[in-house]
This record gives sequence, C-alpha cells and structure tokens, in this order.
Amino acid sequence: MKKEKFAVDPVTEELRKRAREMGIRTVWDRYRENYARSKDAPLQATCMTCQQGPCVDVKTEGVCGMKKDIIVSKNLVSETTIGTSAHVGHGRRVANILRGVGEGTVTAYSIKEPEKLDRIYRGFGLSGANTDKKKAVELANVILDDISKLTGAPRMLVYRALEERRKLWEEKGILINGGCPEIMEAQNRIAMGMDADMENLLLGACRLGLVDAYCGMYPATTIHDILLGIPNVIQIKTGLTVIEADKINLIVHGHIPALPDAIVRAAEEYNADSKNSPKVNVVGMCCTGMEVLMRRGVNYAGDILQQELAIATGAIELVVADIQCTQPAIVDAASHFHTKVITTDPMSKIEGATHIEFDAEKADQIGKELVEMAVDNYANRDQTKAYIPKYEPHDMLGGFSTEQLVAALGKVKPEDPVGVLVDQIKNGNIRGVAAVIGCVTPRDEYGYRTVELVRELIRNNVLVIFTGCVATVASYHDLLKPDPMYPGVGENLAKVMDVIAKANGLEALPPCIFMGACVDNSRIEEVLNAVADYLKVRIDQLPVVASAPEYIAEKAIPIGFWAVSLGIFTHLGDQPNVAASDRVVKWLTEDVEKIFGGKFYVEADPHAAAGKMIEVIEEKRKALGI
Ligand code: BF8
Repeated sequence: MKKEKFAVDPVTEELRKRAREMGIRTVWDRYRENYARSKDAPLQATCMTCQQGPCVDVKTEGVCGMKKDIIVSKNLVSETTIGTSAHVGHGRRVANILRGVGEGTVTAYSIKEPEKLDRIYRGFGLSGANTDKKKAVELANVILDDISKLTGAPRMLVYRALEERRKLWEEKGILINGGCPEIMEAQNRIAMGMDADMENLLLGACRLGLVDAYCGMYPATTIHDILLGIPNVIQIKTGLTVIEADKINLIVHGHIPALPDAIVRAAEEYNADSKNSPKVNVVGMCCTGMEVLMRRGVNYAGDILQQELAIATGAIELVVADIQCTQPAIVDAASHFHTKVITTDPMSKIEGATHIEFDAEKADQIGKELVEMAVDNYANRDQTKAYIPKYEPHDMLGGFSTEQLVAALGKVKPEDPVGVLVDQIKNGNIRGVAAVIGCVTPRDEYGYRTVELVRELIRNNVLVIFTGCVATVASYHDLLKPDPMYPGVGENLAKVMDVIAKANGLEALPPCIFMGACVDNSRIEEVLNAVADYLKVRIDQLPVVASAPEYIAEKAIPIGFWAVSLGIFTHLGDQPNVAASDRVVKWLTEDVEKIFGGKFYVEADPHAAAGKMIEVIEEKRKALGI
C-alpha cells in the first residue's frame, strides 16, 4: 500500500517561508547548519571536564584511563542532572510563592483549591493547622524541605509513589534524599576520578529521575493547582493563527504560570474597559501556554519550534518568557519588527531582551505593567509588515486533570470511577494506555513522528494521554478536537469515549486526552497508580507504555529514567548521546528491565514504534490474563 504523504501544518509552512524571505533564521535553519557540521557527534565519547583533556572521540579510554562506557554514562548523568535541576528549580520557585500566600506577603494569588490543599496536607501526615493559610505555609515548608534536606526520602515521594515501588527503589539503592543534595552528589560522582562504574552511574541517573518527579514535577503541579485552580474540561483554539491582526498580541512563554496568570487578569481588566481598543489578546507558548490553556482557556499559539514563527507574523507586541525552552534567537527574530522580548527570571536572561524580574509580591503590578507595555508598543507596529496566514485555528478540548478525569468517569459510575477505566481495559475495548509526552523536533517533517505514531495507536484502540509540546502538533491534526464521528479512532475505543462523553453532557471527547504541561506528567503517574492499585498489580504489569517521540530538552531524560524506574516501557524517538557505548545502550534498552521492569526503546520511525508499543501492550495483557 502506498503511504500517503504526511501533510504538514500549512500555517507553519507558510510562516517558515515568510521567515526565510525576510531573513529571519528559524530553528530549522540552525538545525540544518549545525547538524551538517556535526552529524557524527552523537557517536562520540567526549570528556571535557579536566585539563588532561579534552578527550575527544575517545576510542577506548581517556587520558585518565576512563573507559569509553564510563565517559558516555557520566555525560548522560550530567545531562540528566541539568534536566532535573530545571524541574526542581521550578518546584522551588512555586513553593516559595505558596509560602508567601500562606504568610500573607503574596496577595496576587489565593488558595483556590482548599480541598486539594487539605488532601495533600493530610496525605503528608501533617495536622494541627486550623486555617488554609497555615496549611499552605506548612505544606510549602515540607516541599522546600524535600528539595533541600540532606537525608530521608522526600515526603512527596512517600505520599505519591506506590509502596511496592518505594521498597524496590530502596532495595536497589536508588531511594533518594532531598532534591538539592541529590543533584549535588550527582555532580560529585561525575567529577574527575570519581564514579567509574557504568551501572552505578546509570542507577544514579534513575535516582535523578525520582528527584525530578517528586521534588520537581509533583510539587509544581500540586502548587499550580492549589493556587491557580484544578483544571476542568475547557475548549480552546490552537495554532499560530490565534494571533490576531487587529489586536494587541502578548505571548506568555516558558513554564511557570504565576506571572502569566497575573497578565491574563490584567488583560481582562484592560479589555473590560469599553474605552480601550484594540483589545489585548494573550496567547500561550510552550508549557506556560499549556498551563494557562488548562486553567484560563487562553488560546495556544505554538510550541518550542514555533517561537520565531510567531514573531515572524510581525503582529506580536510583547513576548514574556519565564523559565526554560526560550530560544535566545527570538531576540534576533524580534529585531526585524517592533516586538519586545521580556525575560523575568534571574537565571534566564537573554542578551538583547529587556529584563523585568518577577516578584510574586508585586505580581499584579508587574502583570499590569507588562500589559501596558504591550498596549504602548502596539503604536510601533508597522501594519504593512504584519502577516497572519488565512487559516482558522484548530479546536481543542483540554483540561483533563486527574481530578477531572476521575470526575468524568464518575459520571458513568459514581461509586466506582476508576473501575470504569479498569473494566474497559480488562474487556479489551481499551487495549492499553500510551502516555505520549515531550517536545517537538526539527529533525524531520514538523509533527510527523508524533502524529503518525498517535494515529496508529488510537486506530488500534490504545488510549493516548498527552502532556507537553507534542500535543501542539497533535492538535494541528485535530487529534484533540472533539468530533462525534471519532475519525481515526478504533471502533471499541470510540464507543467507550462516546459513553463517557454522553454521561458528561458532551457531544464527544477528543481522540486523545490532554493532561497538561510537562510537569503534569505527575498526573499520569496518579492515574497509573490508581489503576495498578485497583487491580492489585505492579505498574510494570499494566498494559501501559510511554513515548517521547520528539524529545529535545534535557528535562525529558530524567522523566524517562523516572518512567523506566516506575516499570514503564519507554519509547524515545531519538537516542540520547550514548551510541558510542554498546554497553550503555544495552543497559538502557535491556538490562534495566530486570531491575525495575521498565526499559528504553529507541525508534525514529513512528510506524515501527507504534507496532512495538502495541506488541508490548499485548504481551502485558497476555501476562495478566486479560
Ligand atoms: O516542558 S515546553 S519543548 S521541554 S515540551 Fe519540551 Fe515543550 Fe520545552 Fe518539557 Ni514543555
């Protein structure tokens, strides 16, 4: 059968062309140039950390005698540490905001979800606080203690991970202490003349995966929910054409939704005044965009690859970036227009951008200032240079927090919501669950890997759960658009979705379920834990797989190690930089399975990857006797 050509999002294509014509360099241009120069780089084992070297493209051992396998493992630990630090830094920032809200120094946010606060507070074994504010302070202090303490497992891990996993991690020697000491020791073990045991190093990477989850992602999701609201089903639009030619366009970009929330409020206030015209159009980008999409229904302009393209519309007044995934090149793109780029975090400045530091105690004031700045900058827009392709944005239904998912299932069977999902997995209407997460890559046609992979999974009745930028491209191919015909969805899966939709008064569910930003991978573990607990089996026995078909950020590496340590078969579209060592590749893709029940699997071709993931799901079903 002749394969149909993959249809790339036409808006992205059109704006790439425009960027080229205007001399605006995009990620695709830089990718081509750099990759052309270093296409063999992924095969190299290079150590740059001591002055005996650098030992470049080591064939057997470095000057110090470190074997190639160790260099490769050490570099992987280094990359994992960076990714982990990013998420722990995120957790720390929002824990400080929660504490400020509790202490009364931060007034721009409030406890929006006292029930969730109380649930987590009690889940942590805390008691005695008689007000929400006191609970907030205590909870924030415990989370900050989890991040900093020298000994003892983080309370979040003890609370969230299943006991069986915690015991296994302890037995295998990877049960972690506080987040920062773990990160420090990870750096320590890769110093010159330190850890030269491949398995020990790679188990160290697994440790970092746990740090990322329980000192980074979980704290972030939990606190975002408590302060900004637990997401509920919400309808939004996605795509670069949510940028509107006749409006003042302000992009919120990065990962932490605190300042964006204040910006959205300030924009609403500005727009409510009938004297003010044109109106301000706040749109989202990367994971910050997903956070405000989930909770505030803010339309989503684009993912990591599209940041220059958004600016190339010539219709962006302001880009406000907090942390992570901001390509410094947006400053160059902005220099072609009137667009101003604002950085807001002291660890994430960009040369050529304006830095306005975020201070939670002044969030409302800063939010207003930024909206005013966008309004003022509109006067500088050259309308002859503004260009937005003539395509409608895409519909997307998001907002599936764990709580929302359980509530939706509860409408089918109030006394047993998890049982609804479990029954459908057991009877085979849902063959299994695939968590498809992570970024988008410039390596091949935009979105090709994700979209083709997911189409194949849902056609085979595998329920796909999304977090992160991969959901963007999925939405451009209507994989997040509710459609009662359930196009492309396997008949049995479609029937299940339809029953759940109808029970909730919805016309349809989307073909895939969007659970939020990358930190919201924590929500996925909550769902898996609930299902494993219900069935009284281990996570590694469930017909569940994970995939990061287009991962690019370092943060994906610890997430991958966490998934594998949870016992999940984890597909990566690209291999991390480990190809120079067959031993390391074998450990990651085979040996680790004997320890935790999960392993990595690398495959760039989405059809082959989907086939393998379905095969694993079927094997697990067989082993469970379902
Ligand atoms: O935080 S924004 S490019 S790193 S997926 Fe990937 Fe996108 Fe970055 Fe995950 Ni979220």
